[in-house]
Amino acid sequence: MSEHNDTIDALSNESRTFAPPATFAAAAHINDGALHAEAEADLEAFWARQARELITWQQPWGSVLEWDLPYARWFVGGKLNVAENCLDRHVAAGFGSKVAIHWEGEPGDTRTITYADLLDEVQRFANVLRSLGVAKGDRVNIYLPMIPEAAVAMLACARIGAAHSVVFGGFSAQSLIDRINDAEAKVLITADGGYRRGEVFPLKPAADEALAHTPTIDHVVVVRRGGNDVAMTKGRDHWYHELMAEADPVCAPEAMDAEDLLFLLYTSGTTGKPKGIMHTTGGYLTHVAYTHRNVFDLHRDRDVYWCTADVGWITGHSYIVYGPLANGATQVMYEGVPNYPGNDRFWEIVAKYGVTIFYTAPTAIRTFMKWGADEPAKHDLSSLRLLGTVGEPINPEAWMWYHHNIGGGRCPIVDTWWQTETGGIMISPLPGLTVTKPGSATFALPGVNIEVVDDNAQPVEHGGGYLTLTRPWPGMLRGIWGDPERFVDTYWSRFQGRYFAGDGARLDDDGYLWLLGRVDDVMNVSGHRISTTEVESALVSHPAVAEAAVVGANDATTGQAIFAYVTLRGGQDVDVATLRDHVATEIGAIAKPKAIFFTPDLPKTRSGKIMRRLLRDVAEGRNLGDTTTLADASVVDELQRRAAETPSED
Ligand code: 7RM
Repeated sequence: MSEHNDTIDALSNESRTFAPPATFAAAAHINDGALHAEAEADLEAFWARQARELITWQQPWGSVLEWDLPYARWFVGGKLNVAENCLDRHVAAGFGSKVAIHWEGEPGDTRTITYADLLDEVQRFANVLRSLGVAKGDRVNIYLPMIPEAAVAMLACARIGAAHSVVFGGFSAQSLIDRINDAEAKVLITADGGYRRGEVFPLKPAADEALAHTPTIDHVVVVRRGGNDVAMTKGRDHWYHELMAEADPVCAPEAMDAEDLLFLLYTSGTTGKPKGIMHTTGGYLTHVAYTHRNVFDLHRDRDVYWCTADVGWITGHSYIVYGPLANGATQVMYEGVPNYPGNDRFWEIVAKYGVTIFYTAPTAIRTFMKWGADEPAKHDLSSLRLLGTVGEPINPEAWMWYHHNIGGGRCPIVDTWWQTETGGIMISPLPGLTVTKPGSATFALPGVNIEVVDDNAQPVEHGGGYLTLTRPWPGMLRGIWGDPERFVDTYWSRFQGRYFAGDGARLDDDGYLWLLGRVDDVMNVSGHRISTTEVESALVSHPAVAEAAVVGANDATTGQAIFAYVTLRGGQDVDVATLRDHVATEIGAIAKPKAIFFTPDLPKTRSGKIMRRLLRDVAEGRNLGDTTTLADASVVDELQRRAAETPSED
């Protein structure tokens, strides 16, 4: 844990506390300890009540939980349909004309989509999928910009019992190939292109590149958004609007088993191969509905909720699509970047729609800090009543800035810790109850059991250790697609009988949790998980590269930045820009190293292991500690000299 000492020191000086404002607390869903007491008294009864009250079941479950570590089955025997829960039941209850999505395109075009509209579109698209041969149990790939059709496609899959696998639109053709082939998806849903920073970024051409290597895909559905020219392969490719115009408007929701697969979502692990995280139906929906309601204190009759994530990440799945729609929320969905046409676009949107709950990432907040407090000050942000963060630890300075400049000093902040694997929020303040400390995610939610342990799996009462979960929870991953061994190895082997999250954490004297970042070879760049090995594999796939070592170094804006050390093959030459572009082609622009250093050798131990700690020290400009285990100490002097030169950057 030595690399976390700086963070621990910085955080232990934080002593400011913020109690929920009395008026907020008075009107909040949760403002006393009853929910905690209920969960502690009987975990299964607690979750069963959430499932009963928040979710509509077609058939009740027999047992709440069957737990055969590490395999959990929740609400066993219960039947439900996720799309029905997100749409039909709201329309049936008289909320058909309630706005589900205020969609804002980057160029400024808008769409207002009610629950009735969304139900209609989802039913039609569900029939489209069926007409293309998709049946219950099949996988469908989705590669779309932030347009409403992304939610429609996901819900249409859920309606007919097909599992979706969404690939973030910023990922490359190669990443798409890997994910389609691993899931053996039958259909791909994509768009011609989407808007980003004032320009159309093409998606269909990347999809076409991928489609040459994805034998399982029979059909491609293309949404027209960018208006860019695209090639359509006859018989395989179809325009979304053409299929929808012909589609039958009625599609009954399929009765799904609580443990049927809802979706796969690929996430980086410590090897080069992303893991297809499996989430199922009943437990996942219960978890995201419960957390969305209570962490965001959602009052569906008056709140306008906005989560700025992309649907390609778990945050978009759980807190744009499934949680908010299951709860009948009205939300904003925005297509583009925060700085188009100006640095105040987000604040303009908050004022325009009267957003009351705003959920974003620390990296975005630090970027807003750089742009200055004048940008939010141009707009009336008085509608906001609650702020949230997710994706990485938030430093106290950014928390305070967010509190003052966005929240006007009156909004509680919920710092929510969770993972693709946990499905939903696990650690967070409850905004009407919890006294917050800037930078701390505070406590486990009712129904979630956390312990920080030391190297020997002994619980730690004070100080640092590893974050573990001691009891199953409904939204937990059910496995890694096609790789049960890796599931056990990655999450359940490090500490006997516990789920190991891969994060370090510290408990302060008041029992508050402070998340300290990953303790494995997974980097967190702007809240996105990227494995060092994945970037290394991308680099060595370039013909000029012999060997590469990648580390995540602290970065004031993005949390971590990717630093790469590369040795070239004899007689080969290549420049930094070419290699950075090569990584973008292999993985996606988010994985481009911030800096690449060429070195004749990498620092290695005598047994040949690359000394990452040392490379991180170099990248962060620290004095090097003990280098006596190095095979060749002169390598390091040379690296330090090169690192002192200014790193390249976009
Ligand atoms: C939701 C999401 C998961 C990793 C996780 C942590 C880090 C996420 C916080 C956080 C400190 C937070 N899923 N992380 N939230 N660290 N405080 N509030 O981000 O699968 O993409 O990433 O992100 O390291 O393990 S994820």
